[in-house]
Amino acid sequence: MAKNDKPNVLFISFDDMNHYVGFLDRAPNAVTPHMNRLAERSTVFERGYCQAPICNPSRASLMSGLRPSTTGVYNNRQPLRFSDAGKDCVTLPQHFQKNGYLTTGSGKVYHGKFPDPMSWDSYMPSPFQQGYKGARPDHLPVNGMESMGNLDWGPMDVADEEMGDSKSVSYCVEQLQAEHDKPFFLTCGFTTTHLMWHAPKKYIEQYNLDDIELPDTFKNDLDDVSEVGRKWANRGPHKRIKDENQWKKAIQSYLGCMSYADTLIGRLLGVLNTSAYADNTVIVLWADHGWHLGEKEHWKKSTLWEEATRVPLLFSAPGYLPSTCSKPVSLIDIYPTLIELCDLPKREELEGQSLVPLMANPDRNWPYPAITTHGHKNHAIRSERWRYIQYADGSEELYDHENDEMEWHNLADDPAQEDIMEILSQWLPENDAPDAEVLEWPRDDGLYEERIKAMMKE
Ligand SMILES: [Ca+2]
Ligand SMILES: [Ca+2]
Repeated sequence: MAKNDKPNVLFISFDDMNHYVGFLDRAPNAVTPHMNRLAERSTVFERGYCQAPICNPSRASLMSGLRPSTTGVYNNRQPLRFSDAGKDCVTLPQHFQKNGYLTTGSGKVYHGKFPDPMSWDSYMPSPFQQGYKGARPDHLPVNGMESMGNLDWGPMDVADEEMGDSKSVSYCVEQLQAEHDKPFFLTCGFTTTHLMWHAPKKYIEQYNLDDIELPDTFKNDLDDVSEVGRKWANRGPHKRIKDENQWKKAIQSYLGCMSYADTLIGRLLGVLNTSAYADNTVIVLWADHGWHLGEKEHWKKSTLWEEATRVPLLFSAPGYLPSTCSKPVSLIDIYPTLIELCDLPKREELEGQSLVPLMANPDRNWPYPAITTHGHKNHAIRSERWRYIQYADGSEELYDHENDEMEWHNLADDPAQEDIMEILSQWLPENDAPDAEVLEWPRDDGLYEERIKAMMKE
């Protein structure tokens, strides 16, 4: 293969970054100019969804191209490589590697505890550690709220260079400045938007607390949802955050973490744009799942509602005009999309759809909904207009986004909606794999590393 015969891939991932990012609609005052500029030259999928509303199963699905309901990887303690379907799967970077690409990168791409060394020619800081350690506050909690676990936020008096994500970006910048004899698949994984939300203070303090807009909520919103949904909602923390006047401060710090990451995106793209790879590099930017900041009286992720499942997703590729696409698409579509954009051999086992037809024509007919799964047999089906949820116990929710974008009114008991629920339920996965092996271990006994090394020798 001739040098630069194929386009390079810059694969940018975010942890827990939701649609408050500036180029989407919730918080247009979010200060993310570099991502916004990238969005202006990309196809922005404004209805992008994850396959699972927590880290490990979402990333395992994206990187394998297989649904959680196919691998049985539903929670954060189930390594993809220990599942029947994932054991020998060819991950996205592996497919590129087998087809002549250099695969390298830094930062969190797989779930933090389950890196995948077989995916890479090299990885920084090491194949078993995806990100660098960075500055931490001297005292916790910074926000003064005791006994709230990792729900902490606030500024730190540190330089950007002391942050872990800055170090990952430095490695990626070096790669963009280097001369490569093969096309590259370069990943850059950001974690700053993951709790706890501590960033250099200039990024957080640039947001005036008075200007922070709280999301709309609805009195007794959870009265009409399934018992399962009610159980998943973190109403206790929501009440404390409200009562202790922390709601705006939380959003301020979350946006501040985004703005810090955005500055790094500016650094990365600034180097790319003046490099030898400026005109032949595909960029994909995604986040692993959404986040509730008090919507539906809930904080964090782990629900099948819009806030926990909606993600930023964009592609910039040579030859494709910028556009905004409102069709529902999924993170599982990234793998087949990159295959098509780089003209690599197809893989029959992949369960997503290439989004290239939508990049060519964002208004074309698109029959596929986005499917999100949280635990065995709990699924959400998101079409352009509707969200239909069916829980393992058979209970259901239905939301009409044309009239109810905050999902306040569950229509599942409305006889007039039976037909649409019937149509949407046909998209429920046919197979619900039983739970994959759970790895219980004291944090650093090395069991995961040991087993992966043994698999690599086989
Ligand atoms: Ca995550
Ligand atoms: Ca409600």
